[in-house]
Amino acid sequence: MPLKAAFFRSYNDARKIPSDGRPQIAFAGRSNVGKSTLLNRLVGIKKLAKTSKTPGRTRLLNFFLIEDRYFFVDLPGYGYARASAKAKAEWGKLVNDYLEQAQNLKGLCFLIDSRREPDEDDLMMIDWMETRGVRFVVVLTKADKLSRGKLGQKSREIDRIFKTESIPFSSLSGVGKRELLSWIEKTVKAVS
Ligand SMILES: Nc1nc2c(ncn2[C@@H]2O[C@H](COP(=O)(O)OP(=O)(O)OP(=O)(O)O)[C@@H](O)[C@H]2O)c(=O)[nH]1
Ligand SMILES: [Mg+2]
Repeated sequence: MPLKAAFFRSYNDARKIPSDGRPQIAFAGRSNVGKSTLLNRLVGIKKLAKTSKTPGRTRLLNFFLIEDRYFFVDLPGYGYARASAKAKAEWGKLVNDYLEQAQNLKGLCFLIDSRREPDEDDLMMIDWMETRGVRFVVVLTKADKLSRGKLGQKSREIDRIFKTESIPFSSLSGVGKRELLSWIEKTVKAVS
């Protein structure tokens, strides 16, 4: 069953986001890691969130209302090397402000490209989530780009580093979709 999903609003200021008590599930990770594509795959609507071959596509906090019950929040990516210093600072501030201020942030899907090594920014994000105590799940994106053996090796490595159980995910094949949706459902329902 596809999820009922609709674009809600974009925000350029974390202080303006909805505070109606509906839970928020955010998607974070490097630019180009596949956040917007994954969100589209989860809801089964190809062009709901805008995606792009070039990094730096998502620049605002984009809210999507899911099943009239909770929000998906598509965040701008970090670490886009070719963005101007000013743009990087703006996106960075927007994401940081959101993560610090969002009262209704219930869970974070933290995406890492299965072909890359986690970098300093990734480690910082995980540190931050642990400090704040937000529920999170590590998602290894673009799983279709690796052989089964390599993918297994990679997810064991990531699980060791982050002391967690990651979910390999492919927006092409749909691998990992069921698992991630069940994590989301559980997280939305969890009592604080
Ligand atoms: N092969 C493959 N390509 C993918 C997958 N997910 C995303 N991509 C491609 O990766 C590129 C970036 O995807 P986006 O979803 O726009 O990435 P993003 O993380 O939202 O990027 P920003 O908005 O810049 O932060 C696009 O060309 C996608 O088609 C996947 O599971 N498999
Ligand atoms: Mg995006």
